[in-house]
Order: sequence, then C-alpha cells, then structure tokens
Amino acid sequence: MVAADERVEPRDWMPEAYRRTLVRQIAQHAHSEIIGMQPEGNWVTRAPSLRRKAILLAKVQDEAGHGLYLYSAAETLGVDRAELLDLLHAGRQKYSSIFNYPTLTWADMGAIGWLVDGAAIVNQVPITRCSYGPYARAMVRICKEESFHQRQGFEVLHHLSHGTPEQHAMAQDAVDRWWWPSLMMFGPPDDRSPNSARSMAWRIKRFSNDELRQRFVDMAVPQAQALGLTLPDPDLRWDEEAGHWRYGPIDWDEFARVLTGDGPCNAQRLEHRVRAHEDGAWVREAATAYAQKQAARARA
Ligand code: FAQ
Repeated sequence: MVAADERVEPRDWMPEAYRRTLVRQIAQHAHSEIIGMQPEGNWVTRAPSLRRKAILLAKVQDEAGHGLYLYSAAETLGVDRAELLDLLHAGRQKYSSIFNYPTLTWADMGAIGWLVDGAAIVNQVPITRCSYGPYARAMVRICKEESFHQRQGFEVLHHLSHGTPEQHAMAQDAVDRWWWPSLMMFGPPDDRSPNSARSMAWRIKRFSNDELRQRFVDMAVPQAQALGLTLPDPDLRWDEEAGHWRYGPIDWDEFARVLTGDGPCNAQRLEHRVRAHEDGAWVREAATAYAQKQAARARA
C-alpha cells in the first residue's frame, strides 16, 4: 500500500512500529503547536497597534487550532489526547526545540513569523503527501494558515527594517537570534538522525532533514536581501555549480542542550503549560458533565 503511494487509513492494518512512529511524530508536532503559543502570547498585550494585536491574536488562535487537529489525528491511532498531554507534562515527549528561546522584543514576532513559520512550511508541505491519511489531510489546512503567518512575519520585519535606525537594529537583532535555532528545527544532520531512514521508507517523511534545511536556506537568503537584513553566518556563500547557498557549521551541542531540557526557556515553557492545564481542569470537567447529561437525555 505504502509502496504504491496509497494512503493508510485508521482502520487499515499497519505494523505496530509504523503506528508508534506516527504517534511519536504527530504528538510532538501537536505539542509544538500549543507550546509555540507561549513565545508569541508574551507579546499580545504589548503589540504596537490594535491592528497588529488583532493579527497576532488570530495567529496564536490558529496555533491552538493546529494543535487540536493534530491531537485528533493522533487519536485515530488509538491513543488519547489526555495521555499525550500527561507525557508532555512529565517531559517524556518532546516539542520543537525552537520554542525554548525567549521573545525579547516586538521584532521577534516578525522573526518567528518569517523564519519559524517559514521553516515549518518547508518541513510540512511534504507531509501533505505523507502515507498516513489523517496526518496528511490535517497538514493541508495547517500549511495554508502557516503561509499567512509567514507573510505577516515578513511584513512586520519589512516595516521595521525600513523604519527608524532603532527599528532596523531591532529587526536585525531578532534575525540574528532566531536564524540558527530555525535551522535546528529540521532536526539533526542525516548521519545522526536515527528515525529518518525508516520514516522515509514508510513515506512518513518524504525528504531528509538536511535536504529540507537546504531548501529553507535557499529560500531565506533572497528574502533576507529583500528585507534589507543580513543573516548571521560569515560562511554563507552561493555555490554556482550546485545552485545552492552554502551555510556554516551549526552548533549541534546547543541543539543537544535544548533537547535535554537545558535551553533558555525549557523550564518556564513546561511550568506554564502544566499550570494552564491545571487551571483549565474545571472547563474539561464541565464539558464532560454536559456531554454526559446530553447523552443521558438522548437515551431517555
Ligand atoms: N526539536 O531521528 P530524527 C510549528 C528529535 S513547527 C525537538 O531526525 P524525526 C508551527 C526527534 O524527535 C514545529 N526535537 O527524528 C509553529 C527525535 O527524538 P525522539 C513542529 C527534535 O522525527 C510556528 C530525535 O531528535 N513541527 O510548531 C527536533 O525523524 C510558529 C532524533 O531526530 C513538527 O513537528 C527539534 N527541532 O525528525 C507554531 C514537524 N528535531 O522522538 C507556533 C513534524 C529532531 O526519537 C509558532 N515533525 N528532534 O525521542 C518532523 O518532521 C520530524 O519529527 C522532525 C524530526 C524533522 C522534527
């Protein structure tokens, strides 16, 4: 089925390891969306205008929606979202490394939109052709929304870059801080990516981590030029023969530290998430009680 490029659907037979890989990746992806609301949520009350605030609020709400689609996609594989959240809260499932960095200025909203959503799109467009139907279909709408997110980030940065010298410097500083962590979003290099070979054979992943990272760099360099901003990589150069922008070494030690919980905001992100979950317990209880009442009424 997979070899014939057909979709696997929830009721089809599938190898247990295929199911487990999908649960792992889709859960991590869902967790990333909801944890990813925090760095931007930090700026909702401080957006520089009502228009910017409304746009940012809509973006953060989209991310909550993406989380919900993805938890639903994971549930088609026989797991419960409450279980997945427990694993996240216990630090036993990951979320994207990128959300462990702080958002220090308003320009960070631009850099996240342009670079983080940009990287997410490059990574996720191939997942619309992933072998597992519910995940592939969830990605279609998510990618459309990410595309709007990326454009708004580019526009925020363009505005700042062409503003006062202070605003330009703020935009440049944000790009300097977010560039390398964005490249890390694509995961470890191919020769140190334990899951890639199998996930590619199963057509969960269509391209390797390094292939997608290169695609992102090739896209970002001309966009940075259009923004009037530079990328913080002295080794960046155009390779005429290969038709690619070559980039300098990535600090994989930093990536490893962030993954093992030692990034600048890991503890804060998880604490906030657990607190929000506990504070929201009454909503889940009320919704369950209401659903039970409706079901009892329908039976009567
Ligand atoms: N961060 O063998 P591989 C967004 C882990 S976009 C943390 O290469 P794989 C939108 C990996 O899980 C961000 N962990 O693994 C947004 C594995 O650990 P495990 C979310 C990472 O799965 C924008 C180990 O390292 N997008 O949220 C990272 O084949 C703005 C070995 O790695 C997705 O999740 C990392 N960066 O490839 C929201 C996309 N990289 O599980 C708000 C779907 C690797 O064995 C604001 N996911 N690891 O313990 C994927 O495409 C893949 O899972 C990869 C990793 C490419 C991330």
